[in-house]
Amino acid sequence: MSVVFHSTVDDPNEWIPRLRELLPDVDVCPWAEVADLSKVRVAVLWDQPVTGLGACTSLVAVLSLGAGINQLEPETIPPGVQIARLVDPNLTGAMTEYCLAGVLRFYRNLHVYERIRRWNFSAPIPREKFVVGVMGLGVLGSAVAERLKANGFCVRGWSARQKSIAGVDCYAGPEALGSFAQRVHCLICLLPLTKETKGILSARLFSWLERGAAVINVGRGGHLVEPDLLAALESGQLGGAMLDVFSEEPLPADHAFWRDDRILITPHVAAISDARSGAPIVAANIRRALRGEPLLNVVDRSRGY
Ligand code: NDP
Ligand code: OXD
Repeated sequence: MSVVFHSTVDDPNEWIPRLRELLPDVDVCPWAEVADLSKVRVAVLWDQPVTGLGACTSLVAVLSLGAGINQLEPETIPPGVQIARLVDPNLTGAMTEYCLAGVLRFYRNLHVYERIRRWNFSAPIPREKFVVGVMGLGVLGSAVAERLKANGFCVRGWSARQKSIAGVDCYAGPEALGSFAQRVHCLICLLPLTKETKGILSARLFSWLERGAAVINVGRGGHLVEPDLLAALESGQLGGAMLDVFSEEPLPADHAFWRDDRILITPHVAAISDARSGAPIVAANIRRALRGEPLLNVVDRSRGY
């Protein structure tokens, strides 16, 4: 019974000792130290090793070290292998905090004061008139929407299937995207990256927002059409952006985003998976996988998230 761990971003020294302590009867190994890959039943991964998972012929489950799974290249994982994502209340708390910080920064015009460095007063509009649009109302998006509502903002949400969240105007499906985005002051992307959502943060979507609106992207870099963002900032249709995720990470040193002071860049830190809270959750799913039980937080392969 062997479990393999691989990640290019998570520290194996944080995760593996905790998993071993929680699962004393299971052999948990870093990828490089597995003697026989054909015996691996469960892979705990942020991303795939360069050689792929082809040699893991007994694989039954892939457990993501993140809430998102696109970086696992799920289309290359055999259909019989279950994929589960990480759902951890600490991750949700961190994401909620990050998005609230971002919305408050734009709402209180701090992004303007950071740049102008002059004694120019501009009062914020009333909080209940400041419209925040949350794209994706899953585990993270719904928590963010609820928190923003509790903070007095006017909150809208958009998802694939219709949701109902107290005090939040919920929209669903591609046909409702325009109505959802109409005159939004701050747009937050908390969608998974799928073929439907790739490039969704585009000139078309930006054109529906309130002039001077802000965009916070905490989904994936592939959601954003980068030239469209730069053009919208240049034209004034967007007043600022806060980006945590990028098509290429780390964001290359010569990327235009670094030179644009209307863009606040954070290095994919909105909600970092933490072994202290995450290892018990992953360990519970390892046990389920090894016993042949259904996993928690299984990815719907047909939907891609
Ligand atoms: P969930 O799977 O719980 O929620 C996804 C939401 O997106 C659902 O509401 C779903 O709709 C909606 N959605 C999916 N496809 C579409 C579509 N085509 N149109 C409209 N809505 C759609 O995911 P989480 O909330 O846990 O995580 C969301 C994403 O956040 C992750 O996939 C990851 O990319 C990103 N993330 C980023 C982090 C960071 O540090 N920057 C940290 C953690 C996650 P429905 O409910 O109807 O299915
Ligand atoms: C995640 C992430 O998906 O950190 O959890 O991006």
